[in-house]
Amino acid sequence: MKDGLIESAYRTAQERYAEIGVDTEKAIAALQDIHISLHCWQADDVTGFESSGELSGGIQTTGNYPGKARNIEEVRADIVEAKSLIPGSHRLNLHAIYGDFGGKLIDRDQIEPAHFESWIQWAQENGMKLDFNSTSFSHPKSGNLSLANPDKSIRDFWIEHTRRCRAIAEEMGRRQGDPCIMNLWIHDGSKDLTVNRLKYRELLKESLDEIFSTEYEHMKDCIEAKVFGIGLESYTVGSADFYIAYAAQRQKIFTLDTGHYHPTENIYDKISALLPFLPELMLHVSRPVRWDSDHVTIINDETLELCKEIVRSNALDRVHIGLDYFDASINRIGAYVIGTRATQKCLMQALLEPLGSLRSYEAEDKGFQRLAMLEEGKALPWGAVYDMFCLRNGVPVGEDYIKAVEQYERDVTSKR
Ligand code: RNT
Ligand code: ZN
Repeated sequence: MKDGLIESAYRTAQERYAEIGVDTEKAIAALQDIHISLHCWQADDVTGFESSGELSGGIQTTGNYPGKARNIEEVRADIVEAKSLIPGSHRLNLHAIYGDFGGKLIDRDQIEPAHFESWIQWAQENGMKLDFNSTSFSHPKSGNLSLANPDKSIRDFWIEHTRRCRAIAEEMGRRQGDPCIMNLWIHDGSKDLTVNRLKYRELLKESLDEIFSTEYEHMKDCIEAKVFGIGLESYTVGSADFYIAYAAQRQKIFTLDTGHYHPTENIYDKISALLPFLPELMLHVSRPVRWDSDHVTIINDETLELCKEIVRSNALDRVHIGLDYFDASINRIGAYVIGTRATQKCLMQALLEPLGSLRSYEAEDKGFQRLAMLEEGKALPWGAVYDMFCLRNGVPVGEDYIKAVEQYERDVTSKR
């Protein structure tokens, strides 16, 4: 796209927004400050570098588009490529199974910061900060229950794994001079009716207490709830109620994955319901299609309302934004670019809302005026402001990234 065209469209947009009291330069500066946590697992369909076992734990990728990353070098190369097509600077969210194990089988209760040393260095060289996740799935000891397993030896194995993950996250945070956010999601549940619901939840609570008994300075814990996993439809130990209660009591970060609720629930409404009680929130922005399908995030009402709620709650410093989807049916680098840019575009629209006048209308009980302004805001030229954001960040503007992804596919991923 021609620079001149982008610049003139931006000037018009800037003037138009000024008419309703919105400063587009402020919105651009605010978006520049939002660092989205890119999930490493879109690159290789949640495979990791540990073994060639099957993906388990109630999650599934569908599709077999060619070019999936097969090793640590390929995952890194793909992330560098995706990053070059996304404006701004972003974080990288690693799962424990993505350690640099040098081809050796290191069991989950044996992992150490040393296995992530090359990632820490790579992240520094590439200007990315790291976040982290323990991995309870895709392991012979996963079964249906990990941290909530009545068998003490299995429970202890996963407690040890998760404790080690926290130590790794602490090291990442210390080295990058910025807290590493460590997410804990386990698949524990039951396919069919269970008569021991309370027992498993009490066990999970005990395991969590043991895991969190070590205090750290450079990492932050977040805990992620879910409705159900595939093959675990009847009961989920770590349900929303369970983790919200736990997070409120222990002041942990709660992770809201947009695919982890009943399809008719509004995820955006949970932001303001949780913020009065919790220190911070973590988001896994995804696109559930009929279920927790983990489709690529796009601009839709759900993502848009979620972003608006963060800005309207003045909570950009308390809500961490990460992505969590895994689509194996389309170009995987393209999936990163579409999802991250879509999230940014929603944030941009949120940052350009004429909140001052909307709030005055509301305070004055002017319902028609408020609704009219919300409607008009939808058609304002926010796209021209996002284009300028891309231009200033030196990344392709608009659909120009399609060519770049195609080129990388020709040169790199199609040869895998
Ligand atoms: C699963 C959770 C979890 C995983 C990743 C791979 O339903 O959303 O966050 O997607 O940890
Ligand atoms: Zn998630």
